[in-house]
Amino acid sequence: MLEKLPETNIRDRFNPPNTLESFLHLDYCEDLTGVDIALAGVPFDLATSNRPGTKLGPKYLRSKVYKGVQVDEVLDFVIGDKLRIVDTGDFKLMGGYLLDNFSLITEQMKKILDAGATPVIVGGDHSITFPELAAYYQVYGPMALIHFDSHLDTGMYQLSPTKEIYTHGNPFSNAMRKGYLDGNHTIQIGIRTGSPSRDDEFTKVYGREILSARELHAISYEEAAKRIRDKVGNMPTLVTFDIDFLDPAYAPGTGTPVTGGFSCYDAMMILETALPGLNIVGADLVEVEPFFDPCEITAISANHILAKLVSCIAYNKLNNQGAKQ
Ligand SMILES: [Mn+2]
Repeated sequence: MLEKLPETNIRDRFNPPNTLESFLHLDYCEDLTGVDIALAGVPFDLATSNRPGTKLGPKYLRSKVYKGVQVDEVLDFVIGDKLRIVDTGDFKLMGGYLLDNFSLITEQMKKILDAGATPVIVGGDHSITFPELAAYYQVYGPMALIHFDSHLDTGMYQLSPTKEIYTHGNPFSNAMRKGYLDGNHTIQIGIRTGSPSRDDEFTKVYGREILSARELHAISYEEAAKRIRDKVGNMPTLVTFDIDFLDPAYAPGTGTPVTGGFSCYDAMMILETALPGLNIVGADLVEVEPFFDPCEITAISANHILAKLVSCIAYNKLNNQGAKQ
């Protein structure tokens, strides 16, 4: 006779069904009443400079959720057990019209924030973080930023004062120019591209800390976490994670891959060491590009990092901010 499964472990013993796809296999729900954390897709890649296709990132990641992604063994957390965490669908956007789409992204972000939920956005190219920040700014004022990337994304600074340019390579110079971001509480991690003289000039005007790939490879996870925590302090903070922070070995499916990067283990260790206790008011994961992703390598990496981001935010809500019981 078969032994009865212990009640507490039943959830863990089912494979997620594949009939309905959602981020991390969460409930799909458009009504944000009572929602603690709302995941949403932003299928947008109009501002791409290199390989297009990140528009299909949200759809792709939803379709590649495998067993185990919901359980965070370190934070002792099963996503969705104690808080209402949902996939609220994709933002409604239109073809063409870059700036109109930015307005639509800001509007739909604002709806999530107004409902009292913490947004976790899946892109899309990195330009979407600029209109996201426009919405955060309306609620929190200037934000702190923890930015994982191989690129600084503060490009075209020289042209920006005279001409407004919006690409996935300059969301943060635009956000600092508009005042959405506080450069003195911004840290950019894993950087391995750029021009030292031009980047120094930008830093002089706006502030920011760069923790380059070379430095990050040489220090411990605890030291990296301390640098991050010291920089953002208690300010309302956005975590923005470009999948190209990872080495192309772990994330070939992205628009602008750069070698010399980091493993999934590095990323997960830094996130779980740095984020607990910080005032994280939102996160995004961007630049996943399905067409260059053999064997679903990038999808597996990205879904686990997405789960780690959600787990850290949920952990903070449960431990620091009087979560629902
Ligand atoms: Mn990048």
